Amino acid sequence: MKDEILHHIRYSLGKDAEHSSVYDWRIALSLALRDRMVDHWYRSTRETYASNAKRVYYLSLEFLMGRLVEDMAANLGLDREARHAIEALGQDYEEIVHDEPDAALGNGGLGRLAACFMDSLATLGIPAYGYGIRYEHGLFEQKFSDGKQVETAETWLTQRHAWEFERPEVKYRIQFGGHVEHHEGKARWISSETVLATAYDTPVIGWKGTWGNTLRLWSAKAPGAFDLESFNRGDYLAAGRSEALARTISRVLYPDDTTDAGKQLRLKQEYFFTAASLMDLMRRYLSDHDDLRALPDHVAIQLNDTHPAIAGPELVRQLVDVHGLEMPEAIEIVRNCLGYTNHTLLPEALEKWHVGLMAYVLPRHLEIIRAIDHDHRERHPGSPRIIEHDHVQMGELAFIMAHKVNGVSALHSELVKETVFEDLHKIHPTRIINQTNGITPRRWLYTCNQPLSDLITREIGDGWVADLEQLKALNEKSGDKAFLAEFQAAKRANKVQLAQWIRQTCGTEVNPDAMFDVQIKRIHEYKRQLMNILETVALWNEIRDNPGGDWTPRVKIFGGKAAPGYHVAKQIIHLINDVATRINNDPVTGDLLKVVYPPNYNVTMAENLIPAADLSEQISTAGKEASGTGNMKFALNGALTIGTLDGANVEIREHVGAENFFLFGLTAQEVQERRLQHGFARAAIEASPRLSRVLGQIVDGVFCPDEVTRYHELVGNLYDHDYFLVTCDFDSYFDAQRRVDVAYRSKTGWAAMALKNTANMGWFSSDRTIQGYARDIWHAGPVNTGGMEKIA
Ligand code: NBG
Repeated sequence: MKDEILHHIRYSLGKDAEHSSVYDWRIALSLALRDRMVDHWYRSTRETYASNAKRVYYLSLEFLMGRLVEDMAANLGLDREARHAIEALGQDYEEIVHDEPDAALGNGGLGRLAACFMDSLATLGIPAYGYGIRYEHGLFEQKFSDGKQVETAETWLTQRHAWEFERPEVKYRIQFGGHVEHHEGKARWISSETVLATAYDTPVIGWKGTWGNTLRLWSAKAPGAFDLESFNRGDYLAAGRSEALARTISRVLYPDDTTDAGKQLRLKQEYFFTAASLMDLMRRYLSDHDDLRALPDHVAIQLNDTHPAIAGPELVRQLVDVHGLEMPEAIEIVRNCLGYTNHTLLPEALEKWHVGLMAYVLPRHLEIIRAIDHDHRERHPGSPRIIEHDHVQMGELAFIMAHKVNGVSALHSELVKETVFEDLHKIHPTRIINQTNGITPRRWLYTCNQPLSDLITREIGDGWVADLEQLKALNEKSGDKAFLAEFQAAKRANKVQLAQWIRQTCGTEVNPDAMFDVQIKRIHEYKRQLMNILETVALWNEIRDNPGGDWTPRVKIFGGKAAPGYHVAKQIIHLINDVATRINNDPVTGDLLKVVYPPNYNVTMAENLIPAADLSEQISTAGKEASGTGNMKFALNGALTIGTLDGANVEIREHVGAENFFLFGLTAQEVQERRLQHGFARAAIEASPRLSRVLGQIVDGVFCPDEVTRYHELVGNLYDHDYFLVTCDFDSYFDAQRRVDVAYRSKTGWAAMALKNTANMGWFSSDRTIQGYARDIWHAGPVNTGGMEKIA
């Protein structure tokens, strides 16, 4: 390994060891690791072709990969070797690992789920491609200026991305605009704009290096030759115009995961990567098959949310316009290839495109969508329309074009049947199924939490990394005092490290023996960071009323970004920071209560925070969080959850045991009913002296003496609207927190509960989730075990 790294320093970077920087060492290490992947990767491709196995294609506008060095090394079984080699070369391994920028090609859960799925597909040996966009700028960087969020562009690609292989020969012409001509029953799309999609491949190697798949990301380029004429005339701007225009498409990830923005460009991005991916998989299919009717036997395409929903009409277009099939037959073939995953019930996130826009950008697709709609309503009179109020409803389109539609937790899948797709579900009662989300244990325990991972391996061997249910064996240890002490010591080691990091990043001293209470996720009203900070203020009040009381010291840790245009979320960030300033400087509460909010939450920060957490905040309004996956990461790493009956919380609680979970709040059903009561929020506030006091303080400017009115709008909205029922759940949340305080005071009692969490979270491995998709949706399986047998 050492020689291989030195080889790359010399021949790939053109440096000598004495003059190499941390960056050089990191790239050289990455290239050395990448070399080790290549043979596994080729072999997997060869075996897939040789066995004629079915391939899975995961289409996703987001892949939130984070850093790759440690993950790649671990999966190759080279983590220790890589560290030793780097240390033998006189370099600091940690520093090198930390030099890598996060590949932040996603907003949150949906993108990180795609990354976990890639890891599991490779670990299970299922032939698969992830298809997405190679954004030049990932999710924006967040800073705080006087407590307010400020966004700047993310720049990961200003450095060399060592993991990818550029494939200049893999390119497709993607068309937009123009019009459609019809001749003798044949359609011809005369487009007005073309960009090239070119491929960049990153190998994804599974645990123990047994199988390798590909993450293929598309970059947009101008199709024509460089405009030398304009350039020679001195018109440099004109010369660069078409290149700049084309590049716009793969330039930025939309920092907005709940509302639709930059409509035309967003629609173009979606079509761009979907069309390129479908052309690519069709080329691969036709390279050794000629019967298009057999496509569903060899190809499974999963739509990660509605972003790639244009895949339905696009594949129909290719089959009909390019390959000459009849429309109804083409629709049927495509449906048998497609699956659609719904990740949210929030109406603002269910994409709808104005027909005018669709006609302008994708005129042929609009015709095909009308044909699909017509075909569906002929077969199912009275069925809901895809085009409603002049908008193409991408959820309906995805549903109608998929043979299976899945929700991401048991509760969410039921709500999908009862709400957004109620009518379609009546027509197709077996189409909606559930696949509860999961997380990869490789990244979310093995690599991110070494103290705990080592302890577990010492106790039960390392089989758990690829078979997470083996953690169940730890249940026997929940009465073993010596083991519990070691389990606690692992947590404490992580907390000491985190405390140090918090000192460096936020300048705040925190006591590692205090309870670390963490809420990390996108900032959104439904996730109710607001309720958390209001409870923090209430606790602060109680401690100040009785400073000599028997309090459980806490550190409240927040992390997360708000969409740049989401005003209320940004106000909540500002409030958290204002409250932190006041509380952290209060000598009365001192070490009993601290609030920290390190900026720029990302995958790497999650890997730091989760292993050190005692308490996981999963406090969304019931019925709103489709699943959550952070909730799983915390529980796996031995944090207890305080949460509502929402998303996958419900199933986590069933697995870890109700006695090891702090439940509070209204149920999804009760939420619906409460909203119908006139003045419910005002009534809840008036009934809660504690909450009234907190809101009064905020309105009086206790946390913003420089601008007393700063939060009047935010608080006013709580009284009058409070759509997410912060006020109604507040008291129940406060009481649950006090139960948490009591439980935390018994060190061994807490450790036993925490261990029960770790021991019973095995089911939430994304390996289990992927096996479910493979069995119920894709009908695909690993090559080396004879396909489906292992899965069934
Ligand atoms: C998110 C949900 C989460 C869920 C992830 C992954 C979107 C649109 N949805 O609850 O909010 O865990 O998807 O399924 O990002």
